[in-house]
Amino acid sequence: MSDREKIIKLLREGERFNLVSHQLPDGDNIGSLLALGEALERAGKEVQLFVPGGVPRRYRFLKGSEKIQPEMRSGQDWPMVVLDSSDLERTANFQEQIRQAKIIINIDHHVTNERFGTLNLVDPGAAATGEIIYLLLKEMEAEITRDMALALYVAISTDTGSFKFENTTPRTHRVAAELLEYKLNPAVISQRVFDERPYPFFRLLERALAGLELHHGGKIACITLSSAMLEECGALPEDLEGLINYTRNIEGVELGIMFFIESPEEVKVGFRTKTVDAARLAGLFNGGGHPRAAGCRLRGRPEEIKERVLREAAKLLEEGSRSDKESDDARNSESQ
Ligand SMILES: [Mn+2]
Repeated sequence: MSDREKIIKLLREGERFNLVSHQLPDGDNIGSLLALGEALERAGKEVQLFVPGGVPRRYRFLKGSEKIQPEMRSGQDWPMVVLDSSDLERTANFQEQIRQAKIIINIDHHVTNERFGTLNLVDPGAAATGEIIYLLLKEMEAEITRDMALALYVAISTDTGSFKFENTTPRTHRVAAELLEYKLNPAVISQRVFDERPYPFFRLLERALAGLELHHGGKIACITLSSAMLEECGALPEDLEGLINYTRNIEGVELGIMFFIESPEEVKVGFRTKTVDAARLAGLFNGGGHPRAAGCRLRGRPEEIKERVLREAAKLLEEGSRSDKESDDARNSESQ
């Protein structure tokens, strides 16, 4: 019997389950947890739902999200179903309790999944854990309610960035299409999950764009914000999220930078790039990240920090365009 078949058998026959997922929760882990949780409850099982830190504001409209707990106070010996987590470290405060469980069912779609479960259902071809859960519930012939369909649609649409990322497959669209049959309204969902932000975010955006600067012949764009501006706009640090993307999205800009002046001598710097290595740039200032998104934190006078960062950024762009030209030259000489 395959792990998938064993998991189905266990979910059918078991009487109680803990469903657990990762920290910094997103639409996929919350949605997957709620859909599988409701299916098991409807089958008469006792179910507890856990996410480290609790549910972010923007997913609290999902039915059942109020049942998700940030701590496990009972049922520590129940079978653990771990969703959307490539390793147990990601389950933060739950990892010790999970490690001690007799049965761990690991359901995930990350290619880097460590197969930490007693039983593992890992499908890197799935765009989201929600896609795996939907197919699993269908195979189990579980009744799918509108609330479950909504939770799964949110799971899949968030992990695919509204069906825009490379992980979106024909199967993803087929699953999404079947979910829409439950009379979901995609416009309302995307409005709620992607577009809507609290009013202070827009006041901050106004301040950010008012101070937008272009450098290096329009290839570098930067915005500057400060703790004082947050206060003036009635905004929280979480409202800064996403502002930096406006810099990178400007036509012709290769590198977007956000300076956030936390205090008169401390500046947080974010980088977003289209082609150059953001992690390398952040690394010059002891920061880190990914090739297209990185950041660092610097101490000193904000004006001086800004100058230094812009100088290094310009150098990196120069190098980038030189090496592009060199490889073009190399290609040209090869073809000759
Ligand atoms: Mn996911």
